[in-house]
Amino acid sequence: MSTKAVADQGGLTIEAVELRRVRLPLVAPFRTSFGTQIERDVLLVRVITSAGEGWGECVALRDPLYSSEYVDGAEYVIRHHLLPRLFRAGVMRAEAVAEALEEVIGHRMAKASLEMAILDAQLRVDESSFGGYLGAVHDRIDCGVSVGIQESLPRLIDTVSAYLESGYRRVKMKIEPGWDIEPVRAVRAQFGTDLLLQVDANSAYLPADGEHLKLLDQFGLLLIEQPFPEEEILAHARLAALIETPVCLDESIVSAQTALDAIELGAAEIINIKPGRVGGYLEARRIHDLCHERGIPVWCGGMLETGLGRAANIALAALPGFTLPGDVSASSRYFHEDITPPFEMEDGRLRVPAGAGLGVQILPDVLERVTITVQLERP
Ligand code: NPG
Repeated sequence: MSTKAVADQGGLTIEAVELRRVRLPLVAPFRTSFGTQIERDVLLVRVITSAGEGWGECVALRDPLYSSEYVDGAEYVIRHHLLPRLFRAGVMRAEAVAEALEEVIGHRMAKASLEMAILDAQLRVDESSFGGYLGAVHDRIDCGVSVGIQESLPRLIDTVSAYLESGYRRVKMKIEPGWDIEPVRAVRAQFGTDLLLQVDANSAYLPADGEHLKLLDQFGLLLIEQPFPEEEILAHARLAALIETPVCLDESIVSAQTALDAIELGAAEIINIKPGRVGGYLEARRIHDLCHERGIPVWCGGMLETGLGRAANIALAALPGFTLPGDVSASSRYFHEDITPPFEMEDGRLRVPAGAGLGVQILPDVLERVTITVQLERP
């Protein structure tokens, strides 16, 4: 039987799964309201099947500061709870992964990495691309860039200026109490009102801060992202009614169901879709679809991914409802050296990979150099 026929007949037989931890230094420290990242500690998943292999990337951070998941926990839950269920389920297609793992509550970033690896393996066999599979309608996407909290206003202006010179089409500024109104005023004063500008608080404000956040209305922002903690849906709905700036949710949206509820409650006028946060690219597509039907704009978030996650995010961002530029930047924004050939911007855009699966190849020498540990799990 040909490998293609194997995939056509219902799935891939998983022979082993490699869990690989890699560490990549960031080109510059990235400060948000929840902490400063100076390197990326990433868990990669390589699924080895009878018909070929596939790669997944787990976006969980080293510490549980952005969300409850963190990379050591993700690795543990994959080894002890998710892989045994996947192996038991037998022959696998990506469409069946979520159901096989359903009885494990949460751990969406961990689940997403397994689904991504199986999807990559399956699409490589099927000779189709992530973009083709997900329903991409563009061959290039507009790039935004996320600018961390800086030590001074002059440093902020210099940082934004350098990104704009390299072509980025939209700027997102990280904010927190004490670094919000004046930095936004300074960027607007320097770069004018045509600049597509938005802010991200990563849950740093309290519901009582509504009147303060209303001061941002004077700057014509595209959106304010996740001002309040993730469970505060009602507070976000009240803020959306109080201020002109559209309220966008990130951390609060962990599934298509939470997206639908937040939209219906008036808490989400725009949604940031991060596949890891919602349990994978298939759930991400469902959120896209329901937002598209309801006229809710979406954009693709970023979690400082390597070239693997970046390839998949670019494909997702090429779907028709992604009408705002995402946090999908060129590889050089993150790393001096990536584990895949770098994604380079042309005129502020990135090309959607067209090859089979993720459409990118690992650079084996770099991968070896950045690897910290490797574990092989077998059924
Ligand atoms: O370009 O990948 C990127 C980073 C975009 O700001 C960004 N991500 O809160 O959205 C966020 C933030 C983040 C980064 C969150 C890393 C969690 C981890």
